[in-house]
Amino acid sequence: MRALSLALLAGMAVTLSGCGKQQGANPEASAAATASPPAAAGPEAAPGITVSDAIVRLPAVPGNPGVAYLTVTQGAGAPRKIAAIHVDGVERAEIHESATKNGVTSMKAVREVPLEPGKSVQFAPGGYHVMLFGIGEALKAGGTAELTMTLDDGDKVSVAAKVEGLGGDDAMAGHDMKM
Ligand SMILES: [Cu+2]
Repeated sequence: MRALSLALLAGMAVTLSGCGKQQGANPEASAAATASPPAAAGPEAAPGITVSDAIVRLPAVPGNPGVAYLTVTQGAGAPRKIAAIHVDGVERAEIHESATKNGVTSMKAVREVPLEPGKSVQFAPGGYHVMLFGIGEALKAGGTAELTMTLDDGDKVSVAAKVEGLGGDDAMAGHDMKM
């Protein structure tokens, strides 16, 4: 009983910090974002591009879209672009961007995400995220799924994304699904 209510509370917290809210609504997330050095990927990363903190969040309701979050860091070199992100076991993945205008949050699909040398781009609630449609049975909470990012020049970076079940409906929060 207690565990259940805690889980529900945690789910609500995730929902509240979802697309509808900006950073700062969640002090922990902000602190974490500040603590992780954005440009300190280290010399070994240059001129490479790395993907970190990749997670796949399953929907609370099977059949609904899930969402993936990650951090992409470019070490050095000419600015590159993220052209696509794919998750194994998912039929279709789209890069979306959420934005809040006049108190209304909506999202749109974006073709590419620009990177900057020495900087990180965060896919996180309220901003860029990867919408996952048609999530297969193979993806289970507590497991991993291979996430592959394709760059504008065709280079690919693959990482194992953690699969989380604490979805709530945050993947849908603030989303205008009319595409
Ligand atoms: Cu979306």
